[in-house]
Order: sequence, then C-alpha cells, then structure tokens
Amino acid sequence: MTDTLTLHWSPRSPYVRKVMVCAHEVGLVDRIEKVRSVAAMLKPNAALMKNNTLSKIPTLVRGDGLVLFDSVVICEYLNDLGGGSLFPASGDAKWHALRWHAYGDGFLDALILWRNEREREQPLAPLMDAFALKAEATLARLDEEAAALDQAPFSIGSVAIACALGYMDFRFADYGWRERAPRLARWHAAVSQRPSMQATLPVDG
Ligand SMILES: N[C@@H](CCC(=O)N[C@@H](CS)C(=O)NCC(=O)O)C(=O)O
Repeated sequence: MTDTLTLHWSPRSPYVRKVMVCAHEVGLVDRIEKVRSVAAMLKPNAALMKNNTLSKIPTLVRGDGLVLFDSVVICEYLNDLGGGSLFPASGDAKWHALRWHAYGDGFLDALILWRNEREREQPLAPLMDAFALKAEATLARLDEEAAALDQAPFSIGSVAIACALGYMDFRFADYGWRERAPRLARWHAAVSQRPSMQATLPVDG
C-alpha cells in the first residue's frame, strides 16, 4: 500500500508545522496519520530511528515503506501528491520561493541552537551575542522584503518564514520581534489568518 502516510509528529516542532501547513494547503491533511514522536538532540528516539537513523522529526513513512525527510522534501512530496502550487516550477518565482524557504529554515536552525544555548547552565556569551546579532539582522532584512513577500504567491518560502516567526512567538515571546520588523509583522498577521496556519499553532506538551 502506498497510500498510507504516517508522520512522526510533534505539536511543538516548527519543522513539523511546515509539513502540516503544506498538508492543509494541498488538501491532504486527512491522509496523514500522526504519531507523536519526541525528538531531542540529547536523547535519540529508538522507535523513530527505525525509520530515520538521524532521529529527527518530521519523518514521513509511506505505506510501501518509503521514508521521506527532511521537512522540505516532505513538503514537496505532499505538494506533488496533492497537485499544489507551493513549489513554483521555474523562473524567478521558483528562486524567490526557494530562497525564502532557505531564509526561514536557516532562521529556524539558528533560533533552535540559540534556545539550546540559552537553556544551558552557563550559556557561552559570544555565542549568545552571535545569535542575537543574526536574529536582529535577519528580522531587519526580512522586514525590507515584506512588500515582496506580500506580492508573491503563497509558497514554500512563505510557509518557512511564517513558521519561523511563529516559533519566535512560541519560544522567544519576550523578544519583541514585531517592534523590530513592523512590516513583516503585518505580513505575518495576514498569512496567520490562513486556515492552514490557524490549524497548526504550536502547543506545548
Ligand atoms: N532540517 C530538518 C530539521 C529537523 C529538526 O531538527 N527537528 C528537530 C525537532 S524541532 C529534531 O528532530 N531534533 C532532534 C535532533 O536534532 O536530534 C528539517 O527540516 O526537517
């Protein structure tokens, strides 16, 4: 059977959220069977590792045994399967979408490392400063790009940036990113109204 889709899932993971946003957008959410999987850097998950030796979520297992990761690969798979338009096929629309995707994902990678460092008993000050500098510069640059984001079709790039900003709200609530990036905040407020975004708000627990 190729038609069962099992997703190693968590309501906290912003990368899983990207996948679920795409699933909603392309009308495949009911095809996905979610398996709550805890993935922590310091505690490899044996059950998850049977499917993905990297012990990372999201990981998607198809009925015929094909295992897909990481999040962008799963997103593109779902987009193809559902006949979506989240991955523009060619031209500048494609490169803008992929670049914004890389921007959103890279921002997320940095935020997750920043949070890990913050949780340590003695965070390394230069590392904390470097993360703060990158976050500030990234928000400023994305704020300059807010009008372009707004004009572009909703794509995998929009999904990644919206999920990164959602992660800021979830784990960096006191940071005040909206004051630093008011145009981006308006864009985020608009895309957050999409049912796919509303249905996938992160939840602790
Ligand atoms: N590049 C990966 C990142 C996935 C990722 O790092 N997920 C986190 C959860 S938010 C994870 O599985 N962490 C466990 C680990 O790194 O061992 C993707 O886009 O799927």
